[in-house]
Amino acid sequence: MKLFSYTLGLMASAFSPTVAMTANLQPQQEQKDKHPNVILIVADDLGYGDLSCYGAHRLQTPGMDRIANEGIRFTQGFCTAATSTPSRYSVMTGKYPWSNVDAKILPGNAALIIDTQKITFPKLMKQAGYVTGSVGKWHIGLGDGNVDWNKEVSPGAAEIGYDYSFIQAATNDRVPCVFLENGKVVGLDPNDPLYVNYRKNFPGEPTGKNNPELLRMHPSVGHAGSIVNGVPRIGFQKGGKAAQWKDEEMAELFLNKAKQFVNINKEKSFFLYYGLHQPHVPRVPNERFVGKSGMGPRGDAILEADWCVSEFLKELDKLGLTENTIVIFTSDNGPVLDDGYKDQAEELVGDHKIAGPLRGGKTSMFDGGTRIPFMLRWPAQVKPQVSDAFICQMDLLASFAALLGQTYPDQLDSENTLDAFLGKSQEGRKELVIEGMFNYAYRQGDWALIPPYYNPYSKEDGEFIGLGYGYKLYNLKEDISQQNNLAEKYPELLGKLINRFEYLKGH
Ligand code: NG6
Ligand code: CA
Repeated sequence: MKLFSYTLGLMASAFSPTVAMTANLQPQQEQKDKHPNVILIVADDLGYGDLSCYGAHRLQTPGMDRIANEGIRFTQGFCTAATSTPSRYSVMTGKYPWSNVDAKILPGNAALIIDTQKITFPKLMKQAGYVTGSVGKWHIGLGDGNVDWNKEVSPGAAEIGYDYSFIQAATNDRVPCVFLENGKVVGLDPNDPLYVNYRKNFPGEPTGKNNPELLRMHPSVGHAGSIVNGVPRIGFQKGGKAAQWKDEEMAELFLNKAKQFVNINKEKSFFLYYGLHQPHVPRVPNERFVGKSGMGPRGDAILEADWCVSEFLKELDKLGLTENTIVIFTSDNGPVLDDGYKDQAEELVGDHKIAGPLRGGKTSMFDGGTRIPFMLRWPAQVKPQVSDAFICQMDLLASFAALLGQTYPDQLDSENTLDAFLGKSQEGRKELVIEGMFNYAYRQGDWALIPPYYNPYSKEDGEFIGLGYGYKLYNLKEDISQQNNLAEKYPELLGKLINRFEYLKGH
């Protein structure tokens, strides 16, 4: 019932006779009378312990902290998966990642994995009258699997509901290292066409493996493909030289595109998905941030990301949009130190805890993999607070549908937890299945269950992910670091959780 009243409240203010009859409304007043703008900022591999508002001491993140200080900081915000593609797939579709076998870390030439006939988060926002935009990291596939990068790439952002897009196809470390604006590679010279291949190199093209003398950053594992901007990548690309990105300019470019989108659409209600590319590898921040953290490129990239957030929030201030804009800040999966480049992340981390008190990190079924920073600010409606509600990014779709009075025919895993997102209730989800690298774990209330899985990796790597013999059962309220396996102590509870997990996962 409460949810219903939000919707009515918004509709009432939008259509009330006083509003309709008042000519020459002041900009601030107009802002109040339309649907709130919605901005979803998703960092790439930023950890629960990487922000000063989540307890980091050696890194100061005043830009990100501002959202927490002026809004809600969630202590139990989750993504559905500990890697990017499945996690982002859930945000966009409102479905668990296993609903699509292709929702696994994608190469840069993978086809779009989202069904263009089904509801998506941006489509829902469009349905509610919003102008929609996507800037930055994408990584849910583009085209039909046989893309000609020299033509318009489709289906892509437009087909899943974005009116505007300025994106990178996959990750910083994957070809093609170019940007696409509304489906077209930016700055491409038709006389130097771009080709991409993930199986074999193009004859005569240097690679990280064969030409280490050309590298300014060296791989620790993998990343043996094409060299772009002095950095070896995954996959091979040839041509398209004029369109190749410069890693050190990427942050400001995405920031400017995000600012441009809100400037152009400031009179309307808009939805912007702003995917920060930091601190994913390769970590190549602008020279203004180099050496600033004392923790090497990973720390510097976080400071750069923080600057982007800070500048972006200032732009909202300048445009008078702060009050009635919902800004959500989160990360697509947990953090990692060495993710394939020798960038001294491990050597220089010192006592900084990238996942805070949580166990594991990126790829892990322990909480460090999927419990991520999550903050929401909406000055017009939401009081600053810290919330322990159990929330998940996948639920944004159903919750915003409730807020905006929208319905959709599709059966989704997304649940309406709007009250929790808006800080009006501490009750979020009751349960969630989470994906590690390939395997699944289960959370219900304060309990986390990790089933037994075969470990094909080293003992240490497997333990990090949560693989190994026997069930693991943790009480997160008492044991946030998941050190104390209670599986043997509570056999009955264990049985119930296993049944429920298997039932959910089987559907
Ligand atoms: C892994 C890459 C890692 C990173 C990850 C995707 C190697 C050895 N590792 O395969 O560097 O790119 O994929 O990260 O190549 S994600 O955040 O986009 O899921
Ligand atoms: Ca990621």
